[in-house]
Amino acid sequence: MIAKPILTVLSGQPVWPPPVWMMRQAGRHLPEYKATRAEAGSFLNLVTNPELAAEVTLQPVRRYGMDGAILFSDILMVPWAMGQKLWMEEGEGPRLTPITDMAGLAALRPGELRAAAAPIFETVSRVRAALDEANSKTTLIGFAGSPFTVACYMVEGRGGSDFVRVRQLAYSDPQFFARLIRVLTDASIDYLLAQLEAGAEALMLFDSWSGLLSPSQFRRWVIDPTAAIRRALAQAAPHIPVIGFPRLAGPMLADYGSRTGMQGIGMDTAMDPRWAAANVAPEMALQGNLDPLVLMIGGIALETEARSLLSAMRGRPFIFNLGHGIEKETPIEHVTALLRLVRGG
Ligand code: 1CP
Repeated sequence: MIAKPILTVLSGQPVWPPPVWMMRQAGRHLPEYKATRAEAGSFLNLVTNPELAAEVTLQPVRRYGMDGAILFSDILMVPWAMGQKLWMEEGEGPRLTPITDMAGLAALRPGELRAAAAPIFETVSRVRAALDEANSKTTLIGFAGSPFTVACYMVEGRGGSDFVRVRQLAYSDPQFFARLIRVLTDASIDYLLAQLEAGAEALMLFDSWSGLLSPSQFRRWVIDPTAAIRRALAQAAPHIPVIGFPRLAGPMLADYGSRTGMQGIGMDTAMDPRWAAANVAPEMALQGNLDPLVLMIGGIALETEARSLLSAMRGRPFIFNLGHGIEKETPIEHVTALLRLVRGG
């Protein structure tokens, strides 16, 4: 068995030049993705079609030789698999029928999650088989959204930028909110374990909206449930590494790093990598955090930013990535130029 660079880094050992993958690497910046998406007809058809979902998961690996293959799915498939209605509003984004009270929560069917999400686990198995078949060094990364971030969408029924209603609700009805977070914590454990059983080699928890919370709320709704998920996974599969991505957490990243038991921490675009390096344990892998906009712009700006990130991370376990998802207007040549630069050391 060949060593996979991402798994080596997540075990706490630096690899240089660092392994690289990009958040949202499968998606609309790739012409082959657009073709497969058109064939599927809709985003949800694509996610629930294991043959096509495995194909788009592998497209960026084939084109760029990425060291990570992120499962093609979405964080909102967990509420969907528990029975919450989910659809994509063309050109706008996801929509769900909002759940704001105990009755709405009681109507969810967490017991049916595994059966409903079976096509997603089938995608994981297919991708893993294809990577094994090719004797690939690429690591298959499964994922879920973190309870707080998924709760934001479940309560408001759509994406947003501040989720004021959700944050108010967490104060005004902590009993309901705690129950929702509890349901999501258990569902995420179940969902992630099923991905491991299907062949995922590492896991990632996306907490895109954690940075909206005050420190006390961050500890309660982000750190505690994340640590609970990590503990449950460790019990079932002690050697599986997990990467946490508490986006815009700022200095709370230090507590998140020391208290959740992660093997890797994703840095968002706003995080200073030198601050992160000084404030999380040296054996913990850092991942990130090139600005997706500078990748879109390219040229000398891209080269300068990429070199500065590399020099900040040199000598520690590090996975090169973006600070958030790749922009759909990103030219393919910018991605290939960046990969050349990173791999040149
Ligand atoms: O065709 C379309 O319109 C669908 C666009 C799309 C895609 C390509 C959505 C809807 N989801 C995805 C795939 C996706 N989402 C992946 C797998 C692909 C990859 O990374 O290569 C992953 C890991 C996600 C995770 C995800 N979904 C997050 C966490 C990361 C982040 O970006 O912060 C979040 C917040 C979502 C919710 C979501 N799903 C889709 C959209 C457009 C959104 C954002 C909605 C919003 O808040 O405005």
